[in-house]
Amino acid sequence: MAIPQPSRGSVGETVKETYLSTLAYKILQDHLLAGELVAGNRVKIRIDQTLTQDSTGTMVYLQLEAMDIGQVATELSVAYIDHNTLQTGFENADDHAFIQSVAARHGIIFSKAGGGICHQLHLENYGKPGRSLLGSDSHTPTGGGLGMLAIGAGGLDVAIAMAQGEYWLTVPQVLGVRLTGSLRPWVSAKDIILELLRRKSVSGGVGYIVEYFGPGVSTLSVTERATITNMGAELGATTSIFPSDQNTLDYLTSQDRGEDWLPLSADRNAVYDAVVEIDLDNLVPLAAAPHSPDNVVAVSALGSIKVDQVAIGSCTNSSYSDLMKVATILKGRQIHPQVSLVIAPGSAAILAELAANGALRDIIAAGARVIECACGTCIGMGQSPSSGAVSLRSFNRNFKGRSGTDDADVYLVSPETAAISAITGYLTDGLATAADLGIRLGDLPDPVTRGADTYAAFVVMPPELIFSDQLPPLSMGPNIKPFPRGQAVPVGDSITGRVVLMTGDNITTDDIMPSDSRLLPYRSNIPHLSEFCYEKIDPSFPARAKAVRDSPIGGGVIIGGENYGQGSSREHAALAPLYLGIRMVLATSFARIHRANLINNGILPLMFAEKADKDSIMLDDDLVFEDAHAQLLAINPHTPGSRQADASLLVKNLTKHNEYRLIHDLSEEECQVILAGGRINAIKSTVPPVA
Ligand code: MIC
Ligand code: SF4
Repeated sequence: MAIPQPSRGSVGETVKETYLSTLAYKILQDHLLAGELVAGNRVKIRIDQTLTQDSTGTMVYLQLEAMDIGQVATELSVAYIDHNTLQTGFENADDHAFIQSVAARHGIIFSKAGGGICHQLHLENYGKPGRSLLGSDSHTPTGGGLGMLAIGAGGLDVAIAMAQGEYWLTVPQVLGVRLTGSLRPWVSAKDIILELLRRKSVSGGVGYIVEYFGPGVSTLSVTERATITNMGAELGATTSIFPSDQNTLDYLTSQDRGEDWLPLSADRNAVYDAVVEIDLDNLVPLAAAPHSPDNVVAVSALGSIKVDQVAIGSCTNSSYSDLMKVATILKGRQIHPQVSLVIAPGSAAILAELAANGALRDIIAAGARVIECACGTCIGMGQSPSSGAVSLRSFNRNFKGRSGTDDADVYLVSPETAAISAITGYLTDGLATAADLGIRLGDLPDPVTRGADTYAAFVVMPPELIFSDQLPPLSMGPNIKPFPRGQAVPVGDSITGRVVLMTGDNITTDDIMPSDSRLLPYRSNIPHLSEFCYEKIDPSFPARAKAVRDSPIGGGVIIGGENYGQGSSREHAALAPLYLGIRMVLATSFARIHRANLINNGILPLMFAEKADKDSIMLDDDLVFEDAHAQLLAINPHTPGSRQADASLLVKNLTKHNEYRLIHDLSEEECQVILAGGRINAIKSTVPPVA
């Protein structure tokens, strides 16, 4: 790859002299299609690979079909089935059949249920250093462990990337994380990212790519790096990335993909916008206490908490080396009689390897429940803890209720901490107590698998020839409904709405559109799903919003706080509100992917210029954003010749007879998308409804 010399400065400002490049900017520069690589600018980048999973995938592929394309424009696109594999009714199986039929029409690899979790599978089978990857799942940055620029996005953005091979992105700044030293046994890669979350919080990565460098990097294997980049999503970062080095080559070689390797690193003395240092020698086992991934405390400081359930797996911690550590801890022991231990390996290849080397026997003999290689427990698809239970999980999110049990306390920990605690029955710090308990981690085997052969049985390769006028038929089950589309705003018209919900800071997409075994089967049925929108915060919301939608005012407004929409990439958190008539969300700040999902679906995200204004708005107030075209386009900070970037928009409160100053960070193109009533309308104004 050519060494580029991008110019860059603080947000919005171009620095003329060249500078020593970070790895993230090298890859961005290498993929740049339009715009200048300056933090804060909108740029178009080439997307080499895409991935989807089934629970966002049905919507992605309905949208792809609405674009009337032939073969995908990417080098490689994979449709994984991993989230929704319970098949409690026909709905899941119908979704899988639909996705498989779309994959066959457009040259997309189809990865069947049971093959494993999308991010682990992508790492093992398809990820390549230096490539760009866009995925309809917020943990797509797992690929950053291989030196990829791997970004999570909403479904429509991924559909467009498949159709056109492109993605528009606001150029992030780069947060450098300098690692020194090396981890002690019982301290894990999970503790590195928990430490970063402890220091920076769930919004500390917003507007950044997190790039790791320093002597500690070479002490970490690819799967350890992937644990860290995976949970960069919890920092709100655009993505996270590690260099591609000898460890990367070793990993790819062990997957029979040595030819995919490319050495990649930042320039020596590269300039970062901010730098954090973590000394691995000094880290201790950590836990994210209920109910946020940044509520991080040392395990030893939490005291002896009685544990009811331990769950090991998820895209964060289900690698071969993770599970070999677990097997080593469990070997020859039994779990505590009052603990339920559930383990989901990240891929069928890992499971097969554990079976072949005897580790699976050690795991089962200890009393563990081994379940399908899938997301499962992580997204509340079964294994909900008992009432008021304490559940230790090697996962990445512990939002209240995500486990399926509203009053459960979920702690996020490393696989090592999870496994030793399953034996003792109490939250246990292995570093302090393993020796006394006679448990040694010992020498761990080669931290990788050779599993391509095992996985092959789960892969349906696309047919070689696709004739755009003779596409194979679509398989559409009765639960697959057309997705809602926004309404264009005519020139001169206002956007009006009644306040139907007031929320606080850090609202998650799990709050907006909960997901569990009851609701995941309806990801392709927005009318049904919308009945549960915001159900945990205000069960009356869907009915009230619909009544307002169907009243003369015609639409609703949601008021949010900081970091509105953090968490998953699920577009359903925008589609369900759209279906319920929501036209605007006014918040203090927005999480990146949810902001894009709102825009793509024609819902206007505006930010309060004065935080205090938020508190003067009340439920049922009628708000109006007058002359939307004039207001949005006139003050666009990205439009040359526009008014000052700090010029405000006005939203009037018709009930209270006052007005508020709001700001936006929308590009001109994003404004046009909103005014068109969503991105599909903007791309193609006469798309026939699907289904
Ligand atoms: C999650 O971990 O929250 C999910 C389920 O993987 C989501 C995607 C979805 O809601 O389907 C994500 O992370 O984007
Ligand atoms: Fe699946 Fe959980 Fe990872 Fe989301 S966080 S992709 S649900 S394993």
